[in-house]
Amino acid sequence: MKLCRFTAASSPDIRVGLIANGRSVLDLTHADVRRMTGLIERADLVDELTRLIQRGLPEHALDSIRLLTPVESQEVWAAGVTYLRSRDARMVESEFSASAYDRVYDAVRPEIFFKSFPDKVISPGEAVGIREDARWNVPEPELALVVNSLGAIVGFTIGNDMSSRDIEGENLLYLPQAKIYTASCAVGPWIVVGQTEDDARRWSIQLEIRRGGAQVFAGETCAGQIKRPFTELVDYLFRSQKFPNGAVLLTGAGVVPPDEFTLEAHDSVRITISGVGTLENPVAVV
Ligand code: DO4
Ligand code: MG
Repeated sequence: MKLCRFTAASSPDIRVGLIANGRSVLDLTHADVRRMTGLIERADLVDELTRLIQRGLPEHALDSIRLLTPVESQEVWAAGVTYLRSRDARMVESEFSASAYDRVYDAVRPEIFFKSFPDKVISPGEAVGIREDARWNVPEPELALVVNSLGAIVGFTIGNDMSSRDIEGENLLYLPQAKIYTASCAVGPWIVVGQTEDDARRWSIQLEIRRGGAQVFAGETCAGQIKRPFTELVDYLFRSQKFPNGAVLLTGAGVVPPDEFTLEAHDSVRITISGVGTLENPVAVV
């Protein structure tokens, strides 16, 4: 089952939808569900969605609606250096910071950083940004955990942790500038509910970058390569911090384009996670 936020052709109102069959979206407005956040807080979420499916609610064809990011009122945070590939790429990026990446990969405490306020998150199809003052920019395709206010993982989606590698590599203290800027975080296309961590660890994560219609990069990993249990990452996120609306936690990047690659304006970034779907965004300079 997939939960989404969308607008229909008939009105600009943001609606909550449920995709049960892959072709259409059940419009939960007709069951008085107008906010995603209340739903994902429910302890009986899967049962409630099953009940909603059985109600015969009005539907919209998937190709007739505009999907919005499913991040409604959750802060987005991100874990880093959770894959060997990420550790190695960052050690190449900067001799200066290499030992920090090396150490955090094996440390007890994971790297976790703030990524985006909910209202700044980019929806499917909207442009993600590359910084005007950066010369080495990449997407980071990441499995995203949707977590409720109690710290329970209630679903999975896809995140793009856009990053400026030259700024990050120059000095680790520049990490917030490399990671947080206009349109640096896309999440979508929906939230997959009713799957476990064991299910998610079997999913593949693919990144494809296209330029002028041609593929300029393709790579793949498996979520099972993430070094730490998802529950451990969430546990650290929730230490001494409350999230009344829950949170979205990106789990780190395991596909990194070669060092000579940088994104350009008008590229298209396509991230596919086998158990979730595809998040696609064009690229623009911001
Ligand atoms: O430490 C830098 C960022 C790490 C990151 O974003 C990742 O591994 O995905
Ligand atoms: Mg990342």
